[in-house]
Amino acid sequence: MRKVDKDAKKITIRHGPIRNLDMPAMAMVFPVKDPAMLDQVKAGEKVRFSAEKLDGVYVVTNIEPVK
Ligand SMILES: [Cu+2]
Repeated sequence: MRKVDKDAKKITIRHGPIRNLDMPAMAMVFPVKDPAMLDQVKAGEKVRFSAEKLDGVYVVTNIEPVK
């Protein structure tokens, strides 16, 4: 996970293929469903996350650091 932008409520994540979203590996910017999620992770950490397509936009619905 590359970057946390609390003002824009977005995070930049480099992810592997995500089968349920039909998405190949890439680095991309996701909005988050709840801005409080951004307090749980820091740039540079490895994270595990879930994303859904909501109103045509991929949104991170859950995120946690991987220890
Ligand atoms: Cu992607």
